[in-house]
Amino acid sequence: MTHGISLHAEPAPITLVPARTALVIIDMQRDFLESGGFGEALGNDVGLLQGAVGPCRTALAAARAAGLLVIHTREGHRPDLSDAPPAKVARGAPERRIGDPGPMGRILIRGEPGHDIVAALAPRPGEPVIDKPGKGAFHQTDLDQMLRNAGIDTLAVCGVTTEVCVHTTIREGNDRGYRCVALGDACASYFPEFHRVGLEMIKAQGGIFGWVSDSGAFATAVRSTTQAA
Ligand code: TIU
Repeated sequence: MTHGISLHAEPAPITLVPARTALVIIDMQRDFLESGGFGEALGNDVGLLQGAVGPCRTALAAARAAGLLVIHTREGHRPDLSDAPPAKVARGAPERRIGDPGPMGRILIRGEPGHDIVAALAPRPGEPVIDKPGKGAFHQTDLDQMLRNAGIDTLAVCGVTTEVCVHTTIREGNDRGYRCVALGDACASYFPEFHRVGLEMIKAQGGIFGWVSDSGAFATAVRSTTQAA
């Protein structure tokens, strides 16, 4: 059945067809959410991101129950840093840059404990995990091909951080023709003001590059499809 369901969103409700909708959870990694990782190395208070975990769980549980495609992403680099632009590696405190050792292993390196997704949002077998070297989930990854193969036209996007990887991914997705809905309470930033304004930017001008909803509305909408089935 391919009927649509209405998701409460701003600037206007959006109709989702479950079979064509994916939940994309951006970079809910220990490196950003826990002490000793990349986020802290950049001078941030990582506690500010904790509030997104519960809402991401709400969205994830609803998406799984309804059989939606769930995609997780992780930002990180190869151990030899061959995929890391020097300009990116040069950011942050000199003694704690990408590839340097830390309490969760080498910072922002694939395979290290800090690169893992937090336990509360651990991917299940069969759920694609996109390892991305950049801020956007489409840059140098197979995400676009995967979504096209699955017939996806709409992305519900959550994770961290709102104005960096979530924004970049939504902008990339929008330019590729996907309808992108940010689940606002399931996103977070080290800068509460950037989070607030970041969401405003998406939905301004009639939804210039997307929509903004929240985890509760998403769960309610998605759950209605399982009840109707
Ligand atoms: N620093 C910051 O706000 N974000 C990142 O570096 N990556 C993501 O947003 N995932």
